[in-house]
Amino acid sequence: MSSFQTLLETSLKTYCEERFVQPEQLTDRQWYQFIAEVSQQAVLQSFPHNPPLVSTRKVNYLSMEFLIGRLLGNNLMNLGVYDQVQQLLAKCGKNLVDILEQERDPSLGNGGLGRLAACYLDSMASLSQAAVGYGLHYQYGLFKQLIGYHGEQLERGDAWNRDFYPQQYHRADLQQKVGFGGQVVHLQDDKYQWQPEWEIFGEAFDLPVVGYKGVQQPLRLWQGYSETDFDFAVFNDGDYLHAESRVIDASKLTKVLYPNDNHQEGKALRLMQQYFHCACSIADILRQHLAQGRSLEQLPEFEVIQLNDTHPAIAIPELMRVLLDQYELSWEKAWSICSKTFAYTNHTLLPEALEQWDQTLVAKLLPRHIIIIERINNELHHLVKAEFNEDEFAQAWYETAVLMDNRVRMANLCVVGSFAVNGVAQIHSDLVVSDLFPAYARLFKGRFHNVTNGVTPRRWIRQANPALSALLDQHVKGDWTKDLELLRQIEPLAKDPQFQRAYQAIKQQNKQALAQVIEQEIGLKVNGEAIFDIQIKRFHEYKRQQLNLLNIIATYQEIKANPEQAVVPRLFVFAGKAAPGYFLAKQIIQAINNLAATINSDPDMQGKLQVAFLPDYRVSLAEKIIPAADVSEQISLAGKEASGTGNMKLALNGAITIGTLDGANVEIAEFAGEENVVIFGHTVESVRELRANGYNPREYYEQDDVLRNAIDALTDGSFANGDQHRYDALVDNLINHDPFCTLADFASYRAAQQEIAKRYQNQTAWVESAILNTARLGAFSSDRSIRDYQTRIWKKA
Ligand code: GPV
Repeated sequence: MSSFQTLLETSLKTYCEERFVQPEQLTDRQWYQFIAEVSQQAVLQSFPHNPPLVSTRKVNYLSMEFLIGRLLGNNLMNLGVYDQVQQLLAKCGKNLVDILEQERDPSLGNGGLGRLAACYLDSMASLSQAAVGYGLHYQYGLFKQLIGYHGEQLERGDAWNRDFYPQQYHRADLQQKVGFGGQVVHLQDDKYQWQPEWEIFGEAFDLPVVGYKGVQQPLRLWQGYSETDFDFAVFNDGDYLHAESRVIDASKLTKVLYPNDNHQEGKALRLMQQYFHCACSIADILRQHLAQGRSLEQLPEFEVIQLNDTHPAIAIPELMRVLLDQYELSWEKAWSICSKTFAYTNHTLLPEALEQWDQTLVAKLLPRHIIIIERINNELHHLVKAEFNEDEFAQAWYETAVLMDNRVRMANLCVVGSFAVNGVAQIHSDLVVSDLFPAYARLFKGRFHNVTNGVTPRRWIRQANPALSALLDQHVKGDWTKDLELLRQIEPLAKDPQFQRAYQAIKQQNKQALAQVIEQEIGLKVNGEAIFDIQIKRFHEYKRQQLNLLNIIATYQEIKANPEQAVVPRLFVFAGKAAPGYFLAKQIIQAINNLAATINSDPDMQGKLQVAFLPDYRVSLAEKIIPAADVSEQISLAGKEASGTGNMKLALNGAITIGTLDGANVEIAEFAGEENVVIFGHTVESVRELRANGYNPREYYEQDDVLRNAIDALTDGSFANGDQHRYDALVDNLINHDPFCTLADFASYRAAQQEIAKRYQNQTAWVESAILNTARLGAFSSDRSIRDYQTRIWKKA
């Protein structure tokens, strides 16, 4: 008997004895708790730590977000004990899938950026790439989304680990102290001493990340802690209230995840979170490095600090501060270490998401860091002066300066302080160089790279789509979960009628399963024969859910006008959250829900058209939707979506992409073959032209009857219970501003949707395309991304 089997059986005996029950009497909740505890023990016992550093350094992945999703099923699978546990449960009349539903998703992220970090941790552990994930232990994850009576988004707190979350350890031995505010004393020359006004403790919580047949490594999350920092000196001085306010600051620090995606709010508390995250992580990295008997000079030889966007940018001046003030290194020595240690990944070009902090605020909270940043800025000034001639200088400095107009530009700080900068899909990386940082590209040759994003096949195929996985197991020689390129082996089967039938039957079965979820969640009975057309992602104008919305309205109107006309039945599924302060995105959610209510209750739409908005999009819901998708909506305005990762998950699971030439869609189309996707809309170049000629959305509104009728339906009360003004802001924005060229792409999108319907009618050709998507997209495994990071960026210095 395996040691796990023994552990399982003896622990179950004890667990039941303590509770005076038989296993058959355990509730689902108790089963979950029991299995989670046993699996944690098994992880600790059976998985090795500390993989060797052969050709790469150890990766310290700094991210404000890790959207890990449920862990138990994943851990059981990666431990190789999923079937054993399932059998034990079956003997007691239980189903493992139901038990796993008991786990609450840790929603410690907003969207793609946080989920990418989770996929990368999985891949690094699976490839035995030494790594630690550093993040924050938010008490409240991303808000829960409810849909109100009028179709509007409502928000509720998500106290994800309040009652019971067993898969984490409090590491009391790793506590850190972090200072804020106060004074800096200039001692002499380069020597400064920071006297913070107050200090906050950071407590570490470790979540072990279990790789597939690999190693376990920590995701280390810091939480603000507020007991010992109660300022008794101030208390005794009688300044009680002031002392208490500091205590409140400490515990508030990591209370909530900021719910913005691709958008900076600029709140002081967020900057404090960022610094707290970085200060704790840098101290922890140095502690481990020095404990192994290595010198500070050797830091870049053994460690790399990967910055997940600019949110942890302040780690750069923080490492400088520690090297200068604590270890008393010279500026040159400290900078030489620092600038070989950091690497920066850019995840957006959107101006509203490029972080800039008010310089006065930074100076107040982090007075030592601002001095360091000023010095970095001055040194940069010399470099730019040397590289650019007099005519070029003003423009080059305007682009590259870290400090400009009382702002600290965090992306610039990252580029200057890192040895490597990368974008997340080829087109995006090209735009980073050509549009965002041309002057830097000239100044720092060889610094800019591309690493196209990827997704972990363990969660997004093996776990989410067990039926497809079983089919792949049958037909693929070798372990495709560890080497996704092996899926190429099924390419020749794409035309094989028997394989097509099996593949199609699985899709149908997954659609039935999603139909059940939809009925449970929103009480809508859906037509399982319809095209399942899916748009699941954060709500954002640039992602253009409003384009999808307008096409649905136009389709509805067309069916109304031609009741006799045959229609290829379609179910549009949406899921996603909007930032609570993002008014237009919330309007779009409400419009979709109102439209859904009208369409789903209209007898004329029977068997033709349905719309489902599934509330509270999260990782566990994505796992249920993705395997059931026929069509994947990737319709952002070209140039705006850095990469996308949902596009990869959906395509690998056999959905046909309807998309623009944006982000990783470009590469998906190349790999799948242009005939196996449907591309529409303006390109980066044609958007440039459109704008150069003075884009006027109103012209499209006036000239296109179908478009005008669709938009007008938003102001005639049809989808708002007679309220003609509910969507005024949305409609005004579309007709008069349309910053993401929705109207300019409408006709082309509508034609693409008609093309989808046409193709779907030829099921043989459709299934062939779907199979080819699965077979040819192995490159979008996050294992490939991690290997790219290893060879392009993390190789030993
Ligand atoms: I910056 N992304 C995100 O989810 N939140 C952010 O704040 C920022 C970027 C996303 C991009 O929008 C996606 O295109 C990309 O696939 C993802 O990051 C991972 O790179």
